[in-house]
Parts: sequence; structure tokens; C-alpha cells
Amino acid sequence: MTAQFIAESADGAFVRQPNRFTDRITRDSTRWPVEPGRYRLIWSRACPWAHRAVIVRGLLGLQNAISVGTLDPVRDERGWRFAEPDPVLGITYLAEAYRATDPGYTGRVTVPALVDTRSGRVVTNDFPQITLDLSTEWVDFHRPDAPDLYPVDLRPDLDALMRDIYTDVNNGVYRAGFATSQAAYEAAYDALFARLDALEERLSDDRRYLMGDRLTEADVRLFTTLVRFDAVYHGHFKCNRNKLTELPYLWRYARRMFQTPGFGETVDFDQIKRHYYYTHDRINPTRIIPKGPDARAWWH
Ligand SMILES: N[C@@H](CCC(=O)N[C@@H](CS)C(=O)NCC(=O)O)C(=O)O
Repeated sequence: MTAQFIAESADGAFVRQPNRFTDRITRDSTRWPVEPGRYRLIWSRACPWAHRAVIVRGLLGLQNAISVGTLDPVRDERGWRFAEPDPVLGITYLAEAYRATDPGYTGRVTVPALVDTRSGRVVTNDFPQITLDLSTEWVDFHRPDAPDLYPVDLRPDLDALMRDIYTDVNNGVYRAGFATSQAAYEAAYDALFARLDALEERLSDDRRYLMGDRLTEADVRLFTTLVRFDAVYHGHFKCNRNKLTELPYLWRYARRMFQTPGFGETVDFDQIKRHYYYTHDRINPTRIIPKGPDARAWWH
């Protein structure tokens, strides 16, 4: 099993592996058409990239159209594992679905993954596209009052904003945490906090969401990193200029989202901490899982 750390460049910077399966489920696809009951979303409560997909699915009311399989937060030497064999796919390791799709696959087995329940094959592990397709291709199965998370009129601004958030924040915390040179770590740290400062400024006019009064995909993407920030990234990934609770606008913004139906109930701080502190034994060799922080603040 390839470790997440392996993808490092010569200067000690963490490089994320490209997504292997990039097919799309679309309305007009002959191979992977939109079809309720056919696909299964495999996630871990620990993973921010998979967490996005589950939040978006819930906000759009796609729970009956796309089922969910939840992995154990701690991976063993064979990777992501179900505590009990998945009742729909009949597999214990997510790697089995990857191998059913590509028997020669040697890369990392990652979540989220959308799996075709008929063939057992992975359709996609392309996390940025998965959520956008839930918004744009599954419209016929959205609940009647579902939010438009990817509105056409906002797309240019939204795409630019999400690119910056991905680079400096979503992936920025990983670039800080997985850096193996001081310079690579400091560059990631500086870019992360510069971006958080800019977002803090953006939210300082009392807007509820990043784009104003409309909840969008960008908010979901930022939320899954912010909700892990103090529990994991601040300590484990050394992103410790500030805690989220010390950035007043971002903290209020994140807390409001947490308390909005569709967000807080998908967060499991214990599983998040167990996954990161236990799995990344190169940065936490003792595998001791911190007791704090006190998560009750999220409900205030
Ligand atoms: N598919 C992307 C992003 C998804 C991702 O990194 N997921 C993590 C969990 S947060 C994962 O599944 N890691 C498994 C591994 O590194 O072996 C990638 O390959 O970098």
C-alpha cells in the first residue's frame, strides 16, 4: 500500500496524486447515466474531501437517490476498510473496488469514491467534480427547495475563489503538515494564513456566506477544512499561528454553518482526530490522540 507521504518533491513539498478515476455520472451518459439507487458514495467521516460530498448530497436532498457507505476512520496496512463488509458492495476494503476497476492499480486508494453498485467498479474518485455534478447533473432528483450551490451567474467568481481556497487552505494545510523541509512548510504556512486573513476580511462586512447571502459550493469546501482546523490542523499539521476560534469572523461563519441542518450532524470530531493522529504515524509516531479541544464551543 502506497503511503500518502510518498508523493514528495525534491524540495520537501507535498504533491497530491492525480485522481485516477475521472468518469462522470451525467444525464446524457450512456455508460454512467444519472439513475437513482444505482451508485454508492464511499466516504470516511474523517476525510475533508469526502465530507464535502456527503454535505452536498444532504443539502440537495439526494439521500434516497445515492446511498452512502461509511469506512472505518483508521486505515490498516491494506488501506480503507469497512468495520463490517459493506452490505451493498459486499467488500471489506475499498481497494477491492479499485482493483475491480483497474486490476493493475498501484496508487493510493482514496475517498471519496462513487461506485457503481451493478458492476462494483469505481466511477470516479475525482472529488472536485463529484460535488459539482451532484449540483448540476442530478437536478431532477433534488428536493424541491434545494439550494443552488453552483449558480451559473456566480461561476466565474466562485471558480476563482474555490481555486484559491483549495490551493492555500484545503490543500494548504496538507502542504504544511506533510512538508519535509522547513522552507516548504513555511511557504505553505504563510500562504495559508495570508488566505485566512483575506477570508476574514471578506466576511467582516457581516455577510453570512462567502458570496453574500447565498450558500454555495465554496462554503461547503471551506467548511470541511475549518471544522477540522483546531482539532487537527493547528497541532498535527503545525498550522498554529492562530486557532480558528481566534479569527472572529471566520469562527462565527463556521459556527453558523455547523448549526445549519446538513452540516453539524455530519461532523464526528472523534473519528476526525483518530484518523489523522493515528494514521499519519510519520508525523505522530506515538499515535497518541489528543483529548482536546473542547468541541462544545461549536454549539454556542
Ligand atoms: N483523491 C485525492 C483526495 C482525497 C484524499 O486525499 N483522501 C484521503 C483521505 S482525506 C485518502 O483517501 N487518503 C488515503 C491514502 O492516502 O492512502 C487524492 O488522492 O489526493
